[in-house]
Amino acid sequence: MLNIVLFGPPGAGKGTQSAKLIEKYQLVHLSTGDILRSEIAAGTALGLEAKKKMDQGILVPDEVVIGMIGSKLDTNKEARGFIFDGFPRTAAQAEALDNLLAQKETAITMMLALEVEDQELIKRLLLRGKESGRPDDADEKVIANRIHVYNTQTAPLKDFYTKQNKFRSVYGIGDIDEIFKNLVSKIEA
Ligand code: B4P
Repeated sequence: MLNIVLFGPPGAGKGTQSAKLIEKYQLVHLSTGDILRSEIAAGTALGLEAKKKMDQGILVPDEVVIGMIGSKLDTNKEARGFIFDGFPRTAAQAEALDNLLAQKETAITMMLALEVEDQELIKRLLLRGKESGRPDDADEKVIANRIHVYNTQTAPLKDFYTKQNKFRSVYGIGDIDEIFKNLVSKIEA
């Protein structure tokens, strides 16, 4: 199985590049952000709870997102592989993911990280906020908080995957198709 963690700060292009990787490799896309937003749209108790956190730019509790990923893995038993987009975001989530995959006798193949400077992230997210109305993209203070949460809680996961010799990094500014080519060359190296 090909199991990829697509990694990077908010606005780095994870969702954008996931769509292209899924098409090329026929993988199942698991985006915790998308799953949470669909819970919000459906008005579930989980969605209402998650919305409070997401609107402030802070992380939803580990047990909630780990449970969501566990049940998605169970409902996609025939998958050729997975793209984990926006998950894991904390050390506890990374450890839980390794355990969930080990139970299925598989493992993460690699972490692909998109490297983008803060100024560009802010520019992209404010633009998306204007176009989509996503509340967490509309306010510069919330965006700054998401970048801070990424730097403090999520960026350390680079070490987690480096220790497993699975960390690969790609520069994420420039033409979307060029960035995609660079990701593919890391997968196929
Ligand atoms: P996510 O939905 O994961 O949000 P994101 O990181 O902002 O999105 P993404 O990174 O996919 O956006 P993309 O770069 O593709 O999370 C939202 C919230 O959900 C979190 O703050 C948290 O509260 C919660 N959450 C999610 N997962 C969680 C977890 N595991 N644990 C706890 N909480 C969790 O796109 C950004 C924009 O850039 C787009 O408009 C795109 O068109 C543009 N873009 C992309 N590539 C470009 C390029 N090369 N050039 C120019 N623009 C580009």
